[in-house]
Amino acid sequence: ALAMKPQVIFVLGGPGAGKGTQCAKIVESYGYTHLSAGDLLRAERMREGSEFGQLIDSYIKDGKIVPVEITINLLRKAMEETMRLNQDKFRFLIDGFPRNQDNLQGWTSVMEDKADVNKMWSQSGESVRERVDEKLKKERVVGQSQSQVCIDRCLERGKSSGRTDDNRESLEKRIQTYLQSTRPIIELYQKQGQVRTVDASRSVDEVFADVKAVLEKEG
Ligand code: UP5
Ligand code: MG
Repeated sequence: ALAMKPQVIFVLGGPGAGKGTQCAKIVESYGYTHLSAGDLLRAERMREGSEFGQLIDSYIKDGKIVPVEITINLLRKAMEETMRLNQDKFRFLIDGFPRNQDNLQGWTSVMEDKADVNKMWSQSGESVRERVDEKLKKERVVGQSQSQVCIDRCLERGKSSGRTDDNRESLEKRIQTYLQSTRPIIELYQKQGQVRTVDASRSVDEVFADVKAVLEKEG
């Protein structure tokens, strides 16, 4: 039989929004393969003989976005390997990518005719809160307390994750990068009506109920 073209959903959201957690739950119930760009980069950093180990290390600690040539190769290889082992596994959740213009251009030039991007999910308590804030005219205060939820999640995880960026200093940089570079990418897809937003500040199960509703309605 003819192999299917990979079908992709990009999953984006701020640090600690719960992208990885929700993707794992989707994999349990639906036939998707979860590829976290951050996990792939962390694995590449540890791989013996990797020429990019140090570079990845310093970018991650600084919350900066690794040059796309590196990330896109890891994603492409992971997708090809998955489909080589089982050609029915053509549906992918790509978590934490594309994070900026460079990522998006890299995806377009390498993957555009190799895979279809169906939609994007933005997992962010922020955007929902901000809409509420506009009404309350308290943007700043509530906005800050919102990203505090995600900071607290990452700091809590930092006690055992071994991640070099789950500390206050790196987290501040990760959030800055998200607001400056990643949000504009989400907005770009939003203009094309491609984004489904989920309020990620609630419990894991409440968030997943919304995620499931979108999946079942739109496939
Ligand atoms: N948790 C999750 N959901 C919860 C909920 N609803 N209620 C309470 N707790 C919840 O969750 C984070 C923590 O919160 C966990 O302990 C979880 O149990 C709990 P997780 O599901 O891991 O959230 P996630 O959104 O995946 O957070 P993560 O920290 O992975 O997000 P980042 O976007 O910061 O990290 P990522 O791994 O994607 O990227 C790391 C770095 O890699 C980047 O900063 C960048 O330097 C680099 N990178 C690139 O350069 N290019 C890329 O393409 C990708 C990454
Ligand atoms: Mg993650």
